Amino acid sequence: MTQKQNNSVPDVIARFLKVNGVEYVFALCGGHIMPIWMTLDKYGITIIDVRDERAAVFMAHAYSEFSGKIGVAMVTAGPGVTNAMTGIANASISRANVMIISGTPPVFQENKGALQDVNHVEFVKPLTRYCRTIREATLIPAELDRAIAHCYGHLSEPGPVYLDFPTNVLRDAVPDNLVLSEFFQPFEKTISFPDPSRINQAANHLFDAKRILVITGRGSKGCGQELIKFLDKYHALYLDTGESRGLVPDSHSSVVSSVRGSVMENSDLIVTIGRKLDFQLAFGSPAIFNDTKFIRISDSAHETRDNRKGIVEIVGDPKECLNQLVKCGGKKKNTDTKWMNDSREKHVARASSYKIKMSEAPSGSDGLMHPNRILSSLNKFLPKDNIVIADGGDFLSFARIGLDATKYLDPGSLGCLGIGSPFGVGAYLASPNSFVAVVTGDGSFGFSAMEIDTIVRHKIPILIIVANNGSWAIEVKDQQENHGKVVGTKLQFSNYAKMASAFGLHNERIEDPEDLDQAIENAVHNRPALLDILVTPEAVSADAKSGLAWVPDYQPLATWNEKEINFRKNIGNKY
Ligand SMILES: Cc1ncc(C[n+]2csc(CCOP(=O)(O)OP(=O)(O)O)c2C)c(N)n1
Ligand SMILES: [Mg+2]
Repeated sequence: MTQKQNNSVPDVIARFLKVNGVEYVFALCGGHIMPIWMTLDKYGITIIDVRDERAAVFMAHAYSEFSGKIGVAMVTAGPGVTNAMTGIANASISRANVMIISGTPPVFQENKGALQDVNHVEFVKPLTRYCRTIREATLIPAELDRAIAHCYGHLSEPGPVYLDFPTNVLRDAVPDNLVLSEFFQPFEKTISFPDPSRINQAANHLFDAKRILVITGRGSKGCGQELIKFLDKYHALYLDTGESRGLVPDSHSSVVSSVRGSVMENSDLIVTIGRKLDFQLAFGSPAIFNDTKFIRISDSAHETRDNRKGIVEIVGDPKECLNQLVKCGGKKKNTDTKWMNDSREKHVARASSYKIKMSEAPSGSDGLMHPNRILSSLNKFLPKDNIVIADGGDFLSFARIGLDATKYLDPGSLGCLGIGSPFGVGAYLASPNSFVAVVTGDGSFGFSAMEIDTIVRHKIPILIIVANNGSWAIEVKDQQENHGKVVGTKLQFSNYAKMASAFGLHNERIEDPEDLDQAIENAVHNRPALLDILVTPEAVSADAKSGLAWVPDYQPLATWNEKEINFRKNIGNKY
């Protein structure tokens, strides 16, 4: 006789997660979620118990990015949810597939001054694609199904979803005949096929264009092979962005990341694939892109019409769109091969001279090493299958450019400092065969520093490198350059190695660049490990030079801002 299925509410929730491939729930305990907490292990789901709810959501976010599955965070009522908000906001802006589960006081105590009672839905809603309190057990299977569909972008833009349950509901059960098996099948993402007439229109523009630039983002993950065929067929140059690093190898002749600015300004047709035209892409402004036309491709309509409309907008699975565009009959008419070759040559020359400069970067007047010395050493130890998580101000800017990351994640457009160690945990659990390195500024490390405890308890073998310049350095530079004094932006050269030692990580504090190689090698073999490396706060990163930190009026970078102002003057606008 088959055993009768337990349909208690926590069982139903746990079974739903299990069916959908959830292996880990990133969580911090509390009475309002305890019934679910105590049930997950029955279904082989491991709780990664953290030290702050914000970190739980960050971990779920990185887990989803590198696994392609949903990342689940579970937080308790009240302060558990308020603490999680930064992570939810970050997942929202990054369009990450995160599900957040919480509890609320029993319905009988609602609005009476109950413990940890605050109306979560009212403040979580604007940052989520679906957000509800489920007060009735019978509704749970359908609500879970609807939430996951939103999370994956089936019913809305992809992004975080939030469900909470009053604790009395968690102690209830779903009647057997309402636990319909259709709700307990793994969610299958729909492959949306593009409109053939739009594919033809796009192909015609692509055959005609002289200087094509392809820019990818979130929605193009997993399309590497199709993308390379597309670049070859249409003679296009290529820029990746942090959202989709690693799709095309640097050795491919289309890659021109070191001449980003000039190719953006000089192309005549830009193809965005699963990428918003956000601040990193100058909002697609004609002040920067001149009279470039856009073709916008994405499985999410939201990524086809933000800021600029395409001459063709194609909503469809990016892999399928690229496949069909590659199959289109016809020939390129006018490629500007000189532009392509010159751009590639400049990129190769710049990239290789930058690598040499990194390895020789001089110390500051304080005698402390340049942060690029760390990156140069670390590159020697990064295996091909690596994931780099970068966090910080100046240090993030150096790392984004200088590290040979195969896969990469950083705070994204929200600029959300503190993701470093938690993203490292999520990345490792999603991809346990990859070498995961977290490179972080000292200020940024501090936000989630307690997660080194989580890392040790759960034996997460990652390498954390703290570039310790005793300051929020990029902000110091803003103050020095634009305000003439330094206020509240200095930290101490605290001993993060000792902190790591207290929690049981392999650790070393390094001051001499000559010690870097050996220390990194030791750390690689003794993970989890933390290297606390003193660097000069005098080093000025590309982001500091570009004015990013001081937030110009129209554009994120000072040079783009100038162009935007000129452009607006020329068209007789207000400015
Ligand atoms: C949560 C959050 N708080 C504040 C900021 C503003 N901010 C951006 S960069 C930066 C300095 C980062 O310092 P650190 O991590 O030490 O890197 P460094 O610039 O020193 O290399 C700050 C405070 C932010 N982006 N996010
Ligand atoms: Mg710093």
